[in-house]
Amino acid sequence: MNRLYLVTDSDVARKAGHTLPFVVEEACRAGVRWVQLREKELSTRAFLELGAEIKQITQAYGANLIINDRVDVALALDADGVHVGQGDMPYSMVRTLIGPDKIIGLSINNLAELQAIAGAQLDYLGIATIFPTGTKQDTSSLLGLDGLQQLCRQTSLPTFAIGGINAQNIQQVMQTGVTGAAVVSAICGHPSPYEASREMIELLNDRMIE
Ligand code: TZP
Ligand code: MG
Repeated sequence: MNRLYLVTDSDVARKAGHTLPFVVEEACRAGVRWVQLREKELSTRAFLELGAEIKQITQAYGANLIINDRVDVALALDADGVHVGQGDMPYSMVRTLIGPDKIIGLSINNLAELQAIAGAQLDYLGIATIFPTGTKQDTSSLLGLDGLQQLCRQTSLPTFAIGGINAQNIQQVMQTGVTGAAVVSAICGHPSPYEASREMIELLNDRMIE
């Protein structure tokens, strides 16, 4: 499975003239197999409706559908997993709620947050924030490539870097030893989400395993 992870943002997609289902379908068609539905403004009902539509697409391509923050939405959709941040539900509680077979990802921003991780209840780490980004306002200090490398060295969990990653810098990002790269605007905000995904997958030098 390739290591490019699409994190969605409806606003970024809309500004580029796309609907979110279009973006997800195009990314999956290009080979993306990790999709995180990240919706901060939607009502629960609208989130569920959008999630059901997105799940049809991810299922058709055999991609993982991960729900940001909302354990209830993930459960209701029978999604593949949940991604939580430091201020969200503790991952041990998420595990209790969603069971042993689902995927749980946790965002970490620094070494202290990495060292605070206990137990084997997590499936991967999101490491933020690597480069400046206009997509998320409340980002903590930037890690840069050196900070990313230091964190990757200290964990055996799979890691996805996030924040300002695009086709121009993705190869440098991968040289840090990180498992994969997570992107929002480089796919959602691109005139062609398909072409953008394709280019980054090629840069990741992945073999396409369907
Ligand atoms: N978490 C840390 S940075 C970020 C998230 C969700 C947004 C990254 O967006 P982009 O457009 O890929 O820089
Ligand atoms: Mg969160």
